[in-house]
Amino acid sequence: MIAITKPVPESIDRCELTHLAREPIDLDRARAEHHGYERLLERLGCTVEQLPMEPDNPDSVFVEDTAIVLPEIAIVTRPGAESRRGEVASVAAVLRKYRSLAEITEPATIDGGDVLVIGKRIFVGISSRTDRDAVHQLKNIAAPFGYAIEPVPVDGCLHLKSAVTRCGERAVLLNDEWVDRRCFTRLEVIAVAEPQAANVLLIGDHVVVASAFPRTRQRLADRGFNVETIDAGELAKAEGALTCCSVLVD
Ligand code: CIR
Repeated sequence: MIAITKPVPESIDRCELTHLAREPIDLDRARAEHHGYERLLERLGCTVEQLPMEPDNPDSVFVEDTAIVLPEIAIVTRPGAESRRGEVASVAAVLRKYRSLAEITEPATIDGGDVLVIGKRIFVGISSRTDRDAVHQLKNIAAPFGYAIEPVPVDGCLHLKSAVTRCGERAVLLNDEWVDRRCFTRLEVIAVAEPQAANVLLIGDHVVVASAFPRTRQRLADRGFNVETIDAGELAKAEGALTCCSVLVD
C-alpha cells in the first residue's frame, strides 16, 4: 500500500473553515502530529510517498480531497473550494505512475472526503463541496467497472467522511445526526460515542482513531476491532481528520 501525503504548510492558519470557528494552529504541533501519522502508516505496512510542500495552498496537507483511487482507475477531483483547486496537479502527477487517470470536469465539484468506497459500492456525500453533476460524472467513469454509485445527503458537517467511515470489512462507524444510517444497507452500523469521532482510518485490519475520542475508541475495541490511537487535535482545528491526510493506493 502506498500512502501519498503532503507536509503541513506554514499557511495552514489560512485554511478553509466551514463548521468551525478559526483558532490559532500551533504549526510545530501540527507538524509533529503529521509526522506521527506518517510513521503510524509505515508501521501498519504503508510506503509513504511524501510530495513537496505547497506553501501557497493552505489546505494542501489534506490530500484526500484531490483524488479518488479505485483498483481499476484513479479519478482526479475538482475540489469544491476554489482555493483548493491548485492542489490536484501534483497528486495527479504521482498517481499517473500507478493508475490510468480520469477527471471530474467543470462546472462539477467534488472533494475526495465525500467519497466512501466499500467494495463495489461508492457512497458520495452531497455536501457544500460535492454536487450532483459530479455524482453523474463519477457514475460514467466508475459504472463500466461494475461500481454502483449511491448519493448520500450530508447535513451538519463538512464531508460524508466526517459523518461516516469504514471501520471493518463490512462495518461503518457513523454519526446519526449528520447522515442517515438507512443509506448503508447490508453493512453493520456502529454509532459514534462522540460527535466528531466518525472519521477513522482503516488500514488492513487496523482502525486508527484520534485520541480525542476515547469513548468511541473503547466502543470499537469492545466490538473486537484492532484499534490504534493517534493525536490529531491540531489538524482538527483546520477541519481535517484522519482519512484526509493521505491518498491510499493499494
Ligand atoms: C477544507 O475545508 O477543505 C479543509 N480545511 C479541511 C479538509 C478536510 N478534508 C477532508 O475531510 N477530507
